Amino acid sequence: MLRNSALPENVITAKKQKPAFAIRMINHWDNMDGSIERGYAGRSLFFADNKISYDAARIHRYARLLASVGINALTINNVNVHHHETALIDDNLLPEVTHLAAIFRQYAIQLFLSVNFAAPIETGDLTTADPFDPEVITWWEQRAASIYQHIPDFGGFVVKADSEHRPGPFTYQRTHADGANMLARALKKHGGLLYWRCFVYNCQQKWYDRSTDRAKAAWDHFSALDGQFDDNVILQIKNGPMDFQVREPVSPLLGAMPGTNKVMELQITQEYTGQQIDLCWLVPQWKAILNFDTQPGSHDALIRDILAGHCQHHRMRHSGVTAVVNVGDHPFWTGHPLAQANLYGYGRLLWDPEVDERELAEEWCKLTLSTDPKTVATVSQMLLSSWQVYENYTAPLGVGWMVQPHHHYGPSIDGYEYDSWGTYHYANRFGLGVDRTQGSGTGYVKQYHPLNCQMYNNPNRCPQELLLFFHHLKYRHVLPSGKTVIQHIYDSHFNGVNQVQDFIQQWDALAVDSHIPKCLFDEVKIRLSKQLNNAEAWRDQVNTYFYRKSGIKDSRNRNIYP
Ligand code: GCW
Repeated sequence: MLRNSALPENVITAKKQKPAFAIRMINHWDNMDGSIERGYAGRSLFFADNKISYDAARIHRYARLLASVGINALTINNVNVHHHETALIDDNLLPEVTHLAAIFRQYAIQLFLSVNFAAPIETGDLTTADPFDPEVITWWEQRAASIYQHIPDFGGFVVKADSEHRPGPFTYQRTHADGANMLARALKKHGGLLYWRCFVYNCQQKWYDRSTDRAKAAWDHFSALDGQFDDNVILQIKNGPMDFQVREPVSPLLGAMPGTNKVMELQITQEYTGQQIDLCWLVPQWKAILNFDTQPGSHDALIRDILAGHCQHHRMRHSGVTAVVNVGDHPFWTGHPLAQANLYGYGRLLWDPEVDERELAEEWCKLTLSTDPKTVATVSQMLLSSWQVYENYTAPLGVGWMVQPHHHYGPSIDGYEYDSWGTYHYANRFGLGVDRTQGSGTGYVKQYHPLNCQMYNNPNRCPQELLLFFHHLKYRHVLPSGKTVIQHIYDSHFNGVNQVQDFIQQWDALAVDSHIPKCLFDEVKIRLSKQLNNAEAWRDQVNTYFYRKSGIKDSRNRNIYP
């Protein structure tokens, strides 16, 4: 064997590496009509006209792209499994699914399907989907056997049950463990896994009902079931207790249920973070989540320790991370060309969560855009600041949800305030925010380790960026930064818009000598100008709204429409 010193300088020596997380998955929310739920990059790569339909060469390129950053599993269809998709596990469609699985296999990526809990009724001829019904059990066993005949290394199922009107075991007075275990047992002898999502909450709540707090729902539904799931069931838990907001605390459920397999679900597609029109590089958000300490003082209970299987307290056979992907058939894969850095960064972080975010941003720029030092410095700095910038001009201090209903792009301060989804900011003429404290509030804080609970419960110790997630505060409350809440709202919104203007200038300054292809340059430029419109709309509506509510003027007398 050659010693390193004997190698010519231009040979890169192989380095032995081991990925941090065993499960490194992505979830497509693709529908068979070709649309993508929360997709911002064109149509599905896999489906069109309610058929499986794809460009095999492009799927090869896609699989190679995913494998290059270590992704090892994917689902191809939406967790909302509608009529046509329910039939993906039927014998007539399985041969086509098999072809897709065969492509991904060449890149060591295992294929999974999202399934409909009510499939025995909807595509079978049963009258029930009760997980205790012998006919239902046999139905799923036969489906599993048939799938594995076609695809011997099939990964398994992902299930969204009893969530946002999807069917599930509650219809039959069964628990989530009953429902998940029944499906898991059908897969077990073939080596399959069953991912069961914990995004379960009451989406028909009354806006004036202060006793129901959506943030508490996942814990309330699942924590007591620890130890009751079979060993090939994996609970799929969103990173936060609400829904992929620009800022949320880490879901307390990820630090709980020590006897249950768990994956964390992130959102690469930018549903609430600018929809790939606005630049928002999410790696800094994901790093903060992975570094959250669920048990201060124990030294092995960061989220990344738990999901990597290093925490002594958690006994899991399977763990890792999954995420809703941001890719479609758009020529740049992700719509916004710089949004590719989110998919790239996701894969790299799953391989090595300790990787420095600046190095990661620079690495992506060099590999994808240009090695020109000015371009690398400019673009990586834009990426690195973009999450904070997006947060600055949207919903303040962790309160979330001031988005346009349904499509979730752009401001609508009261858009969800009187709705049934459990998504409120409770602004009045004195203050805003959700009191989730122990005592006066909903008590959500109690779901955390006592030391984290004490931190969040105390407005003087709660991290500033989450203050309105945990507390209802007066507009004149003074923040750790020394500003009042209202002044923070005004300042951050004015800053956010200025920062987007800076992005535009920085990007324009690259035009001459960056070697960035013109079509890519122009695409980013167009999106940055749309981002500026969006940021201005947020600034003006948020500032006016809170000026009208509070009657308190901006201390710097900038333009706020009365
Ligand atoms: O809040 C929601 C999204 C839905 C999505 C759901 C989920 C797939 O707006 O589009 O449905 O989260 O995660 O199941």
